[in-house]
Amino acid sequence: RTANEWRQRTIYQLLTDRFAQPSNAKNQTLCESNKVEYEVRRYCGGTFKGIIENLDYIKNLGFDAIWISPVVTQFEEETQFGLGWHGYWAQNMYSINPHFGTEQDLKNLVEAAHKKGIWVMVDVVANHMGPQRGKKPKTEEYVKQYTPFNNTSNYHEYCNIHNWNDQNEVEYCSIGGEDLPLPDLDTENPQTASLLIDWISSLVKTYNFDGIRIDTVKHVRKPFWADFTKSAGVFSIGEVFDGNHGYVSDYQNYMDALLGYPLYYTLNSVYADGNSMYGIRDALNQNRQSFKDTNLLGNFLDGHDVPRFLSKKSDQSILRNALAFILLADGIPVVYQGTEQNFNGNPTVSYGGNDPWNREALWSSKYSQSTPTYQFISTILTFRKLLPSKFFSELSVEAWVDANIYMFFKDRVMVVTSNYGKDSGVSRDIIVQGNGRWSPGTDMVNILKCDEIVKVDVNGNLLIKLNQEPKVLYPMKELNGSGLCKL
Ligand code: ABC
Ligand code: CA
Repeated sequence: RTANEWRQRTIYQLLTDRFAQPSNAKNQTLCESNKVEYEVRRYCGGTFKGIIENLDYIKNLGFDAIWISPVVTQFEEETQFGLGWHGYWAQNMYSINPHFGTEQDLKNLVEAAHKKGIWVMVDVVANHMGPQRGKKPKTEEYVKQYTPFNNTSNYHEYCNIHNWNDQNEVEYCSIGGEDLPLPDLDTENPQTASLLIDWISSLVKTYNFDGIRIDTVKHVRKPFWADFTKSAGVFSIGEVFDGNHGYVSDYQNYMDALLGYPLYYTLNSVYADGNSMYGIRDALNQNRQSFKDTNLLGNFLDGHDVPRFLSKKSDQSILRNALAFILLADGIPVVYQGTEQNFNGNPTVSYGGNDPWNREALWSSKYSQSTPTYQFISTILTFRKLLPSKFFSELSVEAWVDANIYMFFKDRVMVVTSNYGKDSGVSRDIIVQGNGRWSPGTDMVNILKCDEIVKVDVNGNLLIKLNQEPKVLYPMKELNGSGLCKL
């Protein structure tokens, strides 16, 4: 699948070990409490079969793509940070992690997802292999543990990244820290590079993946990525963990898209921390000035490497405002598993809300489809599917901004968000200029609260009665036959 085909999609991020156990699993409650560190750093029992059995949970939530955590075989030996249940610590790139199932199970997952109209994006790592407890890269003894990178020449000389502002160091040295460094692959060695390039092509073809999420992009020199993504032959979205728009955007010359880290920082600042909404105006301007195509960026509020949104701000009404923004703004929304169940990553422990506590097993939720957040996401994503394809290539237009409110138009949609929160009791009347977008007399319905209708006035403007909840307004007539709001 190409970048253009992915433009309209929405992505649900899941960790295979934590999404669902298969129905015949022996230890159905494992990891459910999310309270014991040695437990959350080990396998919890989620599998590919578990995902297959719960695809309707994702489909009903409204997503038409999933991003699954890395699938290759990991070391079985315990480290001080537990096991490689998350998948980022490869031992053998050419076999499938047996904890998750067989090769056939993975093929079945992709096929079952496709039958339900869900595309599958696989997370892939080309920067490093898995760490070995108490050992440092790279002796012959050390490297012979890996497939296919079993030669010392496949790795950089061992060093740790100390100066994160030194790009050479960031690319050449190991991440993971002094205690458990991840052996860094030498992608300058043409033989190592070509092994990786062959590997990605074979992985994508063997399992029929629709896209790849690329790990640790800033830790590998750029030209390598051009060859790697070309060889993958499907949509690629990279992780450059950095808040700087200019720094991240250059990578869009080497792959289709990037996760929207710069915007992530702004969205947390304005919605979770309550800072001025003018931050969104600035971030969008910077995004547009620096990125080649902002409609392909993966917009997210949190994920498995950063604190859960609700761990920073426990107000679900504010979460819904932030979700309304990412689900309809320019770009591809990426929602992390458990958001729909109001997971907060156990915020009371040390590092609470963040890795490893933000990786809760989803089964404690019983896969309820009736939580307000589940319903909220599902309504917006059902609506999103009705929108014409031009919605996904146009840019949004600011409709109103002040310290607490951000509203935008995109095509025929108007989105109203604020960071006041449920306890603020705020209500404000704001007249928003329609600028000829809708003709006077048009009835605009809030699809999130179907009995709320705003009539466009004689001057083409709208009176917005703002409370703490977000609004998504759309010409009511155009919803006829859609089933939304019983129309
Ligand atoms: C384990 C333990 C942790 C422990 C750590 C040392 O080891 O679980 O508790 O603290 C995987 C596992 C992790 C595991 C790591 C290391 O491996 O999931 O649980 O941590 O063994 C990707 C993946 C991530 C994965 C890896 C490794 C990479 O999404 O899940 O981790 O395959 C860096 C990398 C980034 C990486 C991330 C975890 O670390 O660049 O690719 N994610 C700064 C740096 C960033 C750095 C970030 C976090 O800190 O610039 O490069 O990310 O450490 C902004 C700045 C940013 C700055 C932030 C903090 O502030 O603009 O640049 O980011 O303002
Ligand atoms: Ca590297």
